[in-house]
Amino acid sequence: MSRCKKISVVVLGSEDHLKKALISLILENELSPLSKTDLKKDNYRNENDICVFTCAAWDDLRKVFADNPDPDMSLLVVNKGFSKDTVCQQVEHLHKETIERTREFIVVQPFGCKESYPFKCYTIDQLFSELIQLANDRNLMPTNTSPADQPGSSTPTSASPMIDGKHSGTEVNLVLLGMAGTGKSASGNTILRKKETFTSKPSSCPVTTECQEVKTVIGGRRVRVIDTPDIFDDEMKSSIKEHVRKVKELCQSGPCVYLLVMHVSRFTDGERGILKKLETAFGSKVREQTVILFTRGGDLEQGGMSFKEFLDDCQPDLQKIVEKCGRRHVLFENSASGSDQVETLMQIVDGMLKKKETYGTYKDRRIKGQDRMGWD
Ligand SMILES: Nc1nc2c(ncn2[C@@H]2O[C@H](COP(=O)(O)OP(=O)(O)OP(=O)(O)O)[C@@H](O)[C@H]2O)c(=O)[nH]1
Ligand SMILES: [Mg+2]
Repeated sequence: MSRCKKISVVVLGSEDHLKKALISLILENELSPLSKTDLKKDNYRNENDICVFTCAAWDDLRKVFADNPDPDMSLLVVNKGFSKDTVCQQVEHLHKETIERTREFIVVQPFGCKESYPFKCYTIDQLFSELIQLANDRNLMPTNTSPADQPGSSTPTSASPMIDGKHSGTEVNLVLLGMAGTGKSASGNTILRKKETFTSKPSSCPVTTECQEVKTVIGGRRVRVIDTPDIFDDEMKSSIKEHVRKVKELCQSGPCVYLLVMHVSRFTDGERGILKKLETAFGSKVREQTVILFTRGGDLEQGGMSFKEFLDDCQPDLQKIVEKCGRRHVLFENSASGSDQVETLMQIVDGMLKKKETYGTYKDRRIKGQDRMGWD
């Protein structure tokens, strides 16, 4: 996809410090070298291909629009406690001065304004979702993800996009969850590339009885693998709470992805209600953070069945679980030594984190906005 034109935004208003704060927010840059009254330079840009035009005085308006006749957005930033009439007059003045009566001026609204106004208003939230939308449409955002990299794609096309300096600082928690004997510990060992780390063996009794964590680095990303006992066993209710508490405590350190481990050769009655139990334990949004990790990929191979055929033909209840988890799934064969399966998993994880980072940046800027604009 080719890169398209930059996003251009005009920021206007009578208060220099508000314009400066908004420009900083939009560009994700501090305009600190400029003093409050020294907003002389008429345009600012950042590496994210957003260009902001402004002017120190209302008199320079014509120049701003002469230099940049067709901006994507023309914003008017107003003070908290603004008067509706004054802003109406300002919008009227802007139309007159720019000799473009059809031009749309959007008033950036301080937090807490619930009134309806005779002019178009954006909250900071709306402004940033509009900017993100524009950037995505034009393929400009560094956080932009192609559909193939989105969570849900089980066949990522790009070669480990997460393996870059940008992500290496974030430690992601991968929590292995599932019923006893499904292969949680074996899958943990596959991810860690060390067969003996977590105890994994055939047994008629649960093998793992306590949560365990082991850290590693995969392709430059710091990863913490958390192995757990079966927390879905109704007969173990008393200890389940403690295991869930432990997982939550471990996951406070960073982003968390739940790996719901299931066996391709068996879908048990106990697994039918597994998502409900997962939600009870970790909250209603848990499935947005879940990837289904199917083990015993070799069994499918032996049966001459592809992973796609397995998913297409599996029981309706299992299909529902797969759907509800956004079709994020990966197939492991824990007795195999290849690293492809881990790479595939990490690409799905990376897609999920990118989505979260985009939201995080956006939320972060909203909070910063509240702070910097003095609107709280
Ligand atoms: N062939 C094959 N065997 C597997 C696979 N994954 C797990 N197993 C075997 O299944 C058995 C149980 O695996 P574990 O990793 O101990 O399962 P678990 O989910 O950790 O079980 P608990 O700790 O009891 O909850 C072990 O004998 C593993 O070697 C796989 O992908 N292929
Ligand atoms: Mg185990």
